[in-house]
Amino acid sequence: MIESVKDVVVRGKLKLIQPTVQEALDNGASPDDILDSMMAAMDIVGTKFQNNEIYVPEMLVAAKTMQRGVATIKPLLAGDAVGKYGKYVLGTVAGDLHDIGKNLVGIMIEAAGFEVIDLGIDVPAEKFVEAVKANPDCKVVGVSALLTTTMESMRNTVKCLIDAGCKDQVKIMVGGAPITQAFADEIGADAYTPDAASAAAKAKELASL
Ligand code: B12
Repeated sequence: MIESVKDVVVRGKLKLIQPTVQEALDNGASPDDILDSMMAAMDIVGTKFQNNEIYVPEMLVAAKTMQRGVATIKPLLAGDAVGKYGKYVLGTVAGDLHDIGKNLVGIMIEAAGFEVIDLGIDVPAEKFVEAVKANPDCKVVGVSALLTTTMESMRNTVKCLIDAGCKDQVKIMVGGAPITQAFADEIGADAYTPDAASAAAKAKELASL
């Protein structure tokens, strides 16, 4: 069952994802198992793209399929009271259009008890600053980047937040496939985590400081 979820995402069968996820759930798969299999599917898609076996349109339709799959299981990812830990400003940096990972971080962060303000994709550094300043009850900001080229945008975003004095109010979390703890330290971020589940745990810790 889980294998069919993975297969449907890899092949970008948009119409099949909802019934396939439902079937997997009916057969006892957990939402976490389903999420894991969809993430594994995106790794396969990435490798196929790298090997020129598929191109951007196929990558896009696989992404849409995963997004619909995530929407199907979202109600099952039960959580704490929304807003208990204040607000969490989240976005993908300027020049970067990847949002599946960011959206998953948003879902987990919301389930952990934050009210998420999602700024979307291709977000200029100044927008992060504006959103933080406009929301005094925001304690953590999450910045996502998926391309090695947009890591520099992330550096700039963190710098702008620091220069604007936002560190007095918020902790800055960074993440995305090319990001490492060493890079996070280098650019002055407060935290890095490799996935959405650990992002939620870390955000709670930071908001409680
Ligand atoms: C889907 C996809 C796309 C889709 C994105 C659609 C969308 N709505 O997101 C489209 C087709 C638009 C796309 C475009 C491109 N892509 Co693309 N894409 C991918 C792919 C296959 C999957 C990404 C994904 O969703 N992964 C699944 C999610 C769940 O994982 P994740 O994003 O890593 O997120 C997790 C963690 O990183 C972390 N996390 C993420 N954000 C944050 C934030 C915080 C604060 C924290 C704490 C944690 C965190 O938690 C998440 C959940 O656990 C990857 C391959 C891969 N294996 O990643 C390539 C990949 C990222 N793309 C790549 C490339 C090259 C491109 C293009 C340049 C292609 C082109 N020639 O046009 C363009 C760039 C467009 C742009 N300006 O952004 C390369 C990047 C190479 C590099 N090192 O820079 C990759 C690695 C493919 C490859 N192997 O070559 N892409």
